[in-house]
Amino acid sequence: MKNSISIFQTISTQQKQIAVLIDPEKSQDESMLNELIQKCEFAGIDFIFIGGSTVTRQQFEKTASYIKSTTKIPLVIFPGSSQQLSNDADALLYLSLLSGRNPDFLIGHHIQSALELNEMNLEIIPTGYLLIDGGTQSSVAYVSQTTPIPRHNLTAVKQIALAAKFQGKQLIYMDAGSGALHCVPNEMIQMVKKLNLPLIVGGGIRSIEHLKEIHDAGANIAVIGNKLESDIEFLLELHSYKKKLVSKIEQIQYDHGQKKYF
Ligand code: 1GP
Repeated sequence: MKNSISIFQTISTQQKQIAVLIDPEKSQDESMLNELIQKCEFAGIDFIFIGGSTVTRQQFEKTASYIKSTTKIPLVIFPGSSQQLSNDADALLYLSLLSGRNPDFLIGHHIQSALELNEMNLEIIPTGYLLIDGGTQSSVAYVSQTTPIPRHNLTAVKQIALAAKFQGKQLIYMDAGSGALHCVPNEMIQMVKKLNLPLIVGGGIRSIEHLKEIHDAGANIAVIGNKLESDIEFLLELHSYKKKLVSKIEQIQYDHGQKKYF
């Protein structure tokens, strides 16, 4: 583990955090990547997630190394396969795609990467990964050949999230898929939150309204990818949103006579 405070601890103890997802396959231009990272820093983005559906090992490592040399924002691997590893990252979301029944994504990639991971210096965070129908076919569904959970099937989500918890998963990641038409429904987020599991939610977040709903429903981290690929200036809106959040937290702590956190 590289940091004294673990990434998992930060994820699980803080609310309303934001991660920006960088897909190395779509971010090969270093000046564009640099601009994105600078703007992430300005916006107060909490994490950079790196991953993609079809990225090669070489592309992955190159981008991870560039990001690490450019910023102190913690870098977390959100892997699409066992090939997406880099010692430049701080942590790895060790995903099991529990909404599907494809053994490769339940345990196969994990076995393939285990010996290598054992030699690496990454914080490994066992994560139950649930794909929720976002109204369009996502690359994850296509690549994993699995079907997402229907949007209104709260029972299925509850069953899977509980099974994940009993298996020792530390986190749940609910994903409507990159470029989803609809974000993960609020009721699903609220329900999983009640199971006392830290929660990452992504897919289809394209506005501050979406982000606010997901945060207010209980997500510890909201993940934004696609929107920034077409509109990098959205980070300015994220900056204002974060600023308001910080002053709200300061106000609450002041009201309770506590020392300020920020
Ligand atoms: C997808 O959760 C991420 O796995 C982010 O989705 O690209 O739609 O923001 P978007």
